Amino acid sequence: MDILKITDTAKAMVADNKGLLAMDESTASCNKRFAALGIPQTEKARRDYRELLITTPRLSQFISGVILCDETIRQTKKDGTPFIKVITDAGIIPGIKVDAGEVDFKSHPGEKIAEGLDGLAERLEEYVKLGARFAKWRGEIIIGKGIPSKDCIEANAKALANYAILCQEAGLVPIVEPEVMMEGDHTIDRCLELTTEVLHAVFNQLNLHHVALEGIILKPNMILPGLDCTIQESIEEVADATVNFLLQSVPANVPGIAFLSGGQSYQLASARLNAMNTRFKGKLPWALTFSFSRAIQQPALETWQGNRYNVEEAQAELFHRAKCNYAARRGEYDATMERS
Ligand code: 5MM
Repeated sequence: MDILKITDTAKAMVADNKGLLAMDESTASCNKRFAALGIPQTEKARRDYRELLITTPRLSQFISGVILCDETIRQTKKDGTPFIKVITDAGIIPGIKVDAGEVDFKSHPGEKIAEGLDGLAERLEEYVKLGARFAKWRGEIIIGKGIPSKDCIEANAKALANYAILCQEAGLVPIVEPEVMMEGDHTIDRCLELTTEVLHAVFNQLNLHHVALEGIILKPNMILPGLDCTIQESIEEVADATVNFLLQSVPANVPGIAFLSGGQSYQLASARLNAMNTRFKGKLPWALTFSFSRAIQQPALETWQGNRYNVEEAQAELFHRAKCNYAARRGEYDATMERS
């Protein structure tokens, strides 16, 4: 294992106050988002949209890496240039989502486990040849009546650790993404309690599998009340709860923490990240940045609408959200940055 190379990549992924653009929606998720806007759910439309994202002028000012999916890593621009070349030529690091999605967790109704470990070593080898330098695996933890179970937390933690060590052996930085979901009416305290338990299980398994923590990026949820909870804490309360929890749960040798957005509005996701970086300035052992999908892409997608005449305007929207989150990473985001 070339740990120096892996560590260098991990550091580059969170360097210069930049963050990650998650554009690794599976075909099913991408189609779902297209359907909601009346965009055709075809391979051509998905390709056109992804070309729009990666050809956004000057995106690398704010974005250090993009997460692709199996379909996208093999695609080319209309002129035949491979997406991977477009991304690397722009000075952006390409990565690949390698979990094969969530399936029902046997004999635990309502719970999920990510699959994709079978044949993973061979797939990683191919992705390295295609040009990927990091990978991503998401384990989903659902909060509900009587769930999550300890079994589900443990099984997802083990899968994340198995994946992470295979990535490092292949020379890739693993993004480790245990996502405690926002759906539900649970309180912020319940989210904190469960996310603590989940990260404890994840780091325990990473250690048992001898994963080098200086060569991973953690992609967690923020500590938030459920979307349907009647009490919604302030931006500052969320920032304090999230960072105080991370300081207790994440070893200092992890180079970066890049949040998922999880269904927050894009303004709140930026404001909360900003509050964390403002209130804990100079006190954090790791970089605290973003790896958003919906909270960075949604305005661009809504502007594009599948219409080629909207491409430039949609790219301006993506550029703007990337800029807002870059500012949030430095604690310099302000609501006045938002367009009316
Ligand atoms: C882009 O969505 C990613 C893959 O999801 P599916 O496999 O379900 O299509 C997802 O893992 C994403 O990278 C993270 O959840 C962050 O996305 P959000 O929207 O939460 O920022």
